[in-house]
Amino acid sequence: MSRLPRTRLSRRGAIQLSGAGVGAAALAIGSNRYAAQAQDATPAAGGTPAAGGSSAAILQSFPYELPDLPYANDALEPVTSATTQDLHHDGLHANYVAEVNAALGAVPDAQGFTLEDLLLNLAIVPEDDTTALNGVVKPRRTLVRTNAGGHYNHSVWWDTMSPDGGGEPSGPLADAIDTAFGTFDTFKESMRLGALGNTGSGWTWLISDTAGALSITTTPDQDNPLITGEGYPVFGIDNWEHAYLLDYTSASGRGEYVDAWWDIANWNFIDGRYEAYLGL
Ligand code: MN3
Repeated sequence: MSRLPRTRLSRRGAIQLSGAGVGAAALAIGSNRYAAQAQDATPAAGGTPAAGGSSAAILQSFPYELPDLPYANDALEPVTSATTQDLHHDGLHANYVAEVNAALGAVPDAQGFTLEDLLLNLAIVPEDDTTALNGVVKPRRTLVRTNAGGHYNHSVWWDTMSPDGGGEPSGPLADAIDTAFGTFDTFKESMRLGALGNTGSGWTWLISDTAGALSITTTPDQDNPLITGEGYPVFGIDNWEHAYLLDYTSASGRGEYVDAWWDIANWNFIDGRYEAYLGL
């Protein structure tokens, strides 16, 4: 039995204990194991925060901080413009961070969680509590779900792209993609169809189960497969219009964006994220 399934089972155990009110002590087990795993891994050659395929921001706890882009804001042109990156990172991602911090200020029991463990344990945020944000009263757990999800999804997203990207995955991930989809081209087309079918705002994900088997899923808004319990998000493609509409203005813009996106896919990071999850 490989190391990872045991880790994941332990993390699930921690979730159940947390739900029973045991909380932070049980959760610290999962957090510490994950952090140790990241420290043991060989840093990826490309992105600054991408050691072992793990974005630094997802291992942080409250108060969360906006990570810097691991490249210049115009580095991904022409696939994604500097204007889009400015809006997306400096505007929208910064807002997710500010709002999750505001919503968690009154939930001290959740403040020791890493960002990733918070998503796995959203039930620690009281369901019947409400808070006013920008004058609108909302359930606190909904606010945390949306904004912690947005912070996580975008923290991984920046590392998932690189000006030196493109090409194809390698190693265990390449093998698993061939097993699940037949060919890399078929996989890309499946991701494209997922994005086109995800008609509102959301994400299309490549997810792994605890044994490393891959599949594709889509989530609405800023949900991700950790929140929905569907699997581990190896990587996602942002399907929100803010990710592409300034650069791809035609009626078929979303499909054109997904087709172009593979030129900036950072397989060095994505390969590492898959391998780190499986403890390879
Ligand atoms: Mn986005």
